[in-house]
Amino acid sequence: MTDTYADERPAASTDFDAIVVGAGFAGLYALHKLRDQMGLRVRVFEAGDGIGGTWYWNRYPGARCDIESLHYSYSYSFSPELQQDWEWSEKYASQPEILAYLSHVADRFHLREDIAFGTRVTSAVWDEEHAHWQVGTQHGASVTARYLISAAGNLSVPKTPEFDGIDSFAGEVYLTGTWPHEGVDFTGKKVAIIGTGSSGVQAITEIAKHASHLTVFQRTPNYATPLQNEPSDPNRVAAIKANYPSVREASRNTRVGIPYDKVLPSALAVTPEERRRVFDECWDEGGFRFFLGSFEDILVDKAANDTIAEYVRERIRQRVSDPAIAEKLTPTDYPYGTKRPPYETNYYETFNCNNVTLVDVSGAPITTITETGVRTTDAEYDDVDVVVLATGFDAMTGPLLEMGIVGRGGRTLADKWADGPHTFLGLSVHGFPNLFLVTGPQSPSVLYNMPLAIEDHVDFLSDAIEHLQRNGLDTIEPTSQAENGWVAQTNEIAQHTLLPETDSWWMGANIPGKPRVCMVYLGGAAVYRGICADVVANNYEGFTLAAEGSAARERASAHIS
Ligand code: NA7
Repeated sequence: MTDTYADERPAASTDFDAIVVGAGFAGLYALHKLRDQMGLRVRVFEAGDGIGGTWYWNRYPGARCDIESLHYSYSYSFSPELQQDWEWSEKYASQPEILAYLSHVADRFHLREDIAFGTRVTSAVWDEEHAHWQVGTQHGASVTARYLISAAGNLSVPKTPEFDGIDSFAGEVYLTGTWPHEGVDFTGKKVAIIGTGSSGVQAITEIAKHASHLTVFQRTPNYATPLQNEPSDPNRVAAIKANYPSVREASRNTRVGIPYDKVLPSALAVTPEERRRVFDECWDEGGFRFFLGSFEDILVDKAANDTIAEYVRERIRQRVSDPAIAEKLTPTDYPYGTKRPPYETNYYETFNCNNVTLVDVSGAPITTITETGVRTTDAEYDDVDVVVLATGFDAMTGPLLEMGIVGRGGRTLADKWADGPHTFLGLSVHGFPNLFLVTGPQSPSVLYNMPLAIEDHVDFLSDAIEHLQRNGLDTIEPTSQAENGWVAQTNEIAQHTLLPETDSWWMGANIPGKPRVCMVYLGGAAVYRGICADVVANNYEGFTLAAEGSAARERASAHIS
């Protein structure tokens, strides 16, 4: 354990050294690292009544991770003992199992004692005089801290429903992103579900097993492909556990934090037969392997993309008995993978069941939730007992803008980001000193295996804090030049891909009025990690590190006298 920053200060000038917002994967690790390894005084504020973040809120039927739990490691790597002890029962863990894992982590590292549950941060204002953050909560508490760390997640603010009349609906309404803890019994009920993204695809398959009737309202068909989940294979588990350090290292040095070792350069450079063989192999392996494990040019070359898109379309048509329904379920007007692809188990077969109806609302949008059902511009769907909204999130920027963050000179983050996020490295913002965004917009974030992306950022920010305290400094803040350069670089990389063509939450295009800009650094995790390492090696190049505020003045006057 290192000396604490607090102990080195003339007096405890803040209530805490660091405030962490959120107690999911990011907040739990940040608390452990800053408190247990650096000795800082840390308080975590968590809006939910328990730990888990995404995995606390998203309890809808079928909720499951689609990055492999063990083999490619949707789990923490920071503790070798934890890695060895924990056993995942399936290749892709279900929400309850991930929540149990995080609960185990919280207990093992005694994290709960420093988390204020049921406490939403409603304001965070930079105090220039004292060079610290003044953080307010929904309960009216106000505390100060030198550092403010957002671990609030990327998909934690559900999109506000765009339909009139929800309050007038006589039955039950649920959002996948804030699912009731006691669960929902769909047995014998007539259910309407809106949305066919990853959440909708998972929920539809499960709800259809219980509902007397399920009506699926689809605006855009997705390229969903098989998850190929299965029980954990003890032999693979043993092999990975024997080699965890190298597995993690390999993961971190790939584009998305998953070590696919067989990715070929171009779908257009092989024969059709070879291409099909590769797609078949990736299909059989399932999950992200199909998305990112075949050819390098799938997301950058439209002609290459056409080959995989057509492969998926063919598969969908094979699986759906009614050709008219198959056509509605088949995406044709945007490239594969430019919306986050869902992964499924019997999703398409669900539409062969007599109790499931597909309603295509692409041409006739939903306008209203009525007292008895759903109204579109051309039809009324009555006699509904339960409405499920799987309509997505105000992703990436939403959680940050909800926090009421105000930086230097009273400038709000909302004002600064009026035309989209402006960050340096996706983890810091000019004008907002000592604010760290764990997996923030313009970092690899949601296209880098999240637990690893989180660990990288928490390690970066804790190293930066340690650097400040070692050098008697108070603040770290990116220069506007570095920030502008990073924003330009992020946008330029995106422009070389097919992503900007499609309306997706990656582009902010799922929320009416939200600036349309790529929210993710698409240069890949390995490149990004190299850039961050260079920044540190070059004495935090791109950042201004300073002694400022009353603590600095006290230090200076103590030095003079
Ligand atoms: P997504 O992927 O944003 O999916 C939301 C779905 O809801 C999508 O099918 C939307 O259609 C649909 N939607 C949203 N608003 C409407 C309206 N007004 N009318 C009809 N349909 C609508 O969110 P998820 O929760 O499924 O997944 C989020 C991420 O969580 C996922 O990508 C993984 O990373 C984990 P659209 O496509 O916009 O036409």
